[in-house]
Amino acid sequence: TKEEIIQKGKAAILDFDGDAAAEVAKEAIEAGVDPAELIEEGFTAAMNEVGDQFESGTLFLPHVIAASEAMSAGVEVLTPELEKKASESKARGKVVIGTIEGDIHSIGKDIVATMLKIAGFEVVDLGRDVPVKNYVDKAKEIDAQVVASSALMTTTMITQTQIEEQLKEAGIRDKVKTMVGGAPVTQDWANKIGADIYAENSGDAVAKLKSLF
Ligand code: HCB
Repeated sequence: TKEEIIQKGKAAILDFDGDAAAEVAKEAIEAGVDPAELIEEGFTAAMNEVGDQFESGTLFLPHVIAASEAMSAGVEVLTPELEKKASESKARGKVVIGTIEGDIHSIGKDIVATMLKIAGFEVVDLGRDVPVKNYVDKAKEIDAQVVASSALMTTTMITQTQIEEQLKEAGIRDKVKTMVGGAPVTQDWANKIGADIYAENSGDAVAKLKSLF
């Protein structure tokens, strides 16, 4: 059943087992389970547990690396399946996305980028550890409707403020919507820095942008 597949997906990440994650991904596709559900409820839920155990000192950095590699192996199998759906959706706005300067966490940003593509957005992914200037330059260059940043650390989320400031300095703040996300980011933070949209996860990001474009 779907529930069993999702539980297996969780277990694969918690076992740091990329082969198992890829196997569950294939099983999900064959069983007609929504890949997005396996990613969010299986893989991501497990990554959050890994993060908690890392914080409490029961797991160490090599474990976190192994878990993220396992997750990537699973997501890699699911991505083509997800992208098949992209051609069916109507064309929407252009989104510039990246993980903020100083921050190399990319898994969540990659998932948001993929889901937005599937929803019909044209997505330019600047990668991770992206200097603020690059978001602004790219948004200007392609006439983007959305500038989205991801921050996974309390020390790097602060830099999201600079996106707001530099977009203003470049004179294009009123032409774009800004979206912020990442584990430590909240609606309160978005309000505080003046970001237009806070998204808790990829589903939320898609729903909120779809309601605007
Ligand atoms: Co990393 N790490 N890490 N890490 N890491 C965190 C983030 C901590 C919270 C772990 C902890 O201590 N509890 C912590 C940060 C503490 C803080 O806030 N200050 C931390 C630390 C400290 C570090 C290092 C400094 C460790 C070290 O070297 N001593 C180092 C960072 C170096 C740097 O960036 N300069 C580091 C490194 C790593 C890796 C490389 C081992 C690995 C990343 C691999 C990669 O991304 N390629 C890693 C990982 C995997 C994590 C945890 C365990 C999971 C993150 C993750 O991928 N989650 C994380 C613990 C946690 O987050 N609870 C831990 C799964 C994804 C799918 O969820 O939240 O990223 P997500 O994304 C969601 C959601 O937020 C939203 O949608 C996504 C999909 O639903 N979303 C957006 C995300 N971005 C969005 C943007 C938008 O515009 C809208 C929505």
